[in-house]
Amino acid sequence: MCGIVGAVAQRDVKDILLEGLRRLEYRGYDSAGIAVVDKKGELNRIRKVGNVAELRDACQGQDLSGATGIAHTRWATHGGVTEQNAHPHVSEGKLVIVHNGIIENHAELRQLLESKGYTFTSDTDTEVMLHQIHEDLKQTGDLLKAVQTTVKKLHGAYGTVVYEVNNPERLIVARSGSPLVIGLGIGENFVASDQFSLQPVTNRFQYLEEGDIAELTREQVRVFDPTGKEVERDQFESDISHESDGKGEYRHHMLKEIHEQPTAIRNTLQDRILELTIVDSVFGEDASALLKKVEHVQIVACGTSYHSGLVARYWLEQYANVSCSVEIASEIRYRKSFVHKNALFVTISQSGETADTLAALRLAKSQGYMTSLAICNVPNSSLVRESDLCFMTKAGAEIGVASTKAFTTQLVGLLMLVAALGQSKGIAANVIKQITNALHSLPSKIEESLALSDEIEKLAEEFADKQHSLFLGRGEQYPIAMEGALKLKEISYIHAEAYAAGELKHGPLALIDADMPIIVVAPNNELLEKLKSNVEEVRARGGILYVFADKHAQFESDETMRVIDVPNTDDIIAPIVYTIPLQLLSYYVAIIKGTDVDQPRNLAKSVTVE
Ligand code: HGA
Repeated sequence: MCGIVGAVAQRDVKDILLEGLRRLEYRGYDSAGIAVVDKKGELNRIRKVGNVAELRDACQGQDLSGATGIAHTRWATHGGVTEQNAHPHVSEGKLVIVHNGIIENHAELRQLLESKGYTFTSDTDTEVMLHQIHEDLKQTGDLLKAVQTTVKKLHGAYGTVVYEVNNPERLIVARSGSPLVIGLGIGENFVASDQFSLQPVTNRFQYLEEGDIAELTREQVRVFDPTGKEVERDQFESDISHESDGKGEYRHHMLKEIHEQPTAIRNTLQDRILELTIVDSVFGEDASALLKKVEHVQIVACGTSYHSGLVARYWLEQYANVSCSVEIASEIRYRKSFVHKNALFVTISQSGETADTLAALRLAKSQGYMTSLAICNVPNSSLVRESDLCFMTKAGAEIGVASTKAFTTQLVGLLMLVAALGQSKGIAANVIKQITNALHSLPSKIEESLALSDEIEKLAEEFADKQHSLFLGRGEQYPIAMEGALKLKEISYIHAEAYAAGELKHGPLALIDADMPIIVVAPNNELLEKLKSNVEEVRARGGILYVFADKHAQFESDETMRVIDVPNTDDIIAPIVYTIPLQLLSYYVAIIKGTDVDQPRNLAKSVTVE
């Protein structure tokens, strides 16, 4: 999604801004722009449809010197992908803005502003906010006061940075529903939508809270809460290294991230699981006492994270004997839902900034849930800061838009939650032992699955001309089939649907023909015989099957069925192990189709707008 970088310094900031944008590229965007005020007080702005490299090229040979500037990568929500709609926007040559989010009452404000004589040069909601600030500046005479006045008139979400061309040594930033972090320097200060983009210039950060408005000069940062009271916000030093930044020997970030999974899982397990127990303080200092009281778990997430929640439901009910419901964040937040007694509200998000998930958490806090837990990959993200408990997955930076290692480490975190809840409720020690043993064996099982890479690369050729596909699974493999289908859709643009295999005869069988590949996940578990019957139903109707199966499951390859042997594994971790070949399949199909694997069309990494 959109990215923001801003700087107020004594040195030229152009390269800091462009590098900051480059580091935000993984989030997905369609256009980019930069605006810097030079020593003579002139504003120079360059915007480009396309990527940051194209913006950088366009900046070559242009005078973009200057010590204050803002830059932006845009993922269009209001107004097409055009240079005119790209940020930064400028109001009458005087005010400059970048914005992430959506201003919902833009149409009505636009009308009012037009009646006051403002001319619009874009179709964006952002320009509406800008002119409104300009109008309020005329009334208040001070930019900070103007922004404080304007935000009261806005409905929607914003992370925004604005400055005056004739007073460029002061940036005003505001946050509501879209994250912003301030980077603290010596004699210079920065702001960005993601701390990763500022890591080359500082490791000291301060997150703004919801409704905060801040004033940044070279020398100081002042933060004001929504009532206008000056407040202190915690500062922290980041220990995230730059190491995960490149692709290394791999052709794509996604492939690198698929192969990093054994390490990511080892890191996620390290020092958190003993031979027979889970260190339950990994969920937070008070976790032990809170988990003991939990009688129901409500999981809320979006996309891939939602799939990890669906797997967890099977685990929680089977192994920890705790009831669980799982819901998509954008659904639960807009309906009246039932709050169970002593319920734990679990949110799952790679970035910790997913707008719908964050909104659902905020709603849950007002609904009487006993406590909340975030499962997240980004320390200090909004979700982590706003939850009572948290479990940090240690996947490292995930750059590919299609989630891989974040998903499998989320599953590890959820399985540890199952064990910790089970422990606190006194379930049989042998169940906990089975979970811990399985988790210990997981990294090497994933390494074995990765060895299927060459076989899957060849298999992928058979998908290149396909328009549709069907993924089937049963039990906790059903959400894995859903995740496999999502991955294929995301990066190869082949239409893929997942069904619980038992549902076939209730409709999808009508779709079966030789042009519809059917992908089946088939571990050797108690549902195997049922699954085999479903496979036969497909074969009887001329379907072509690709079965990812345990070798003891006794599937035989023939002209209508390709069997791919997946390493034999404990049932508990089978959903994680079977994820790997499906990730590889999507990746290699996408390669054959020549799509942009790391930044698939229309998608963004951290979905900070609803
Ligand atoms: N609504 C603004 C910003 C969009 C955004 O935040 N995307 O992630 C626009 O369309 O320009």
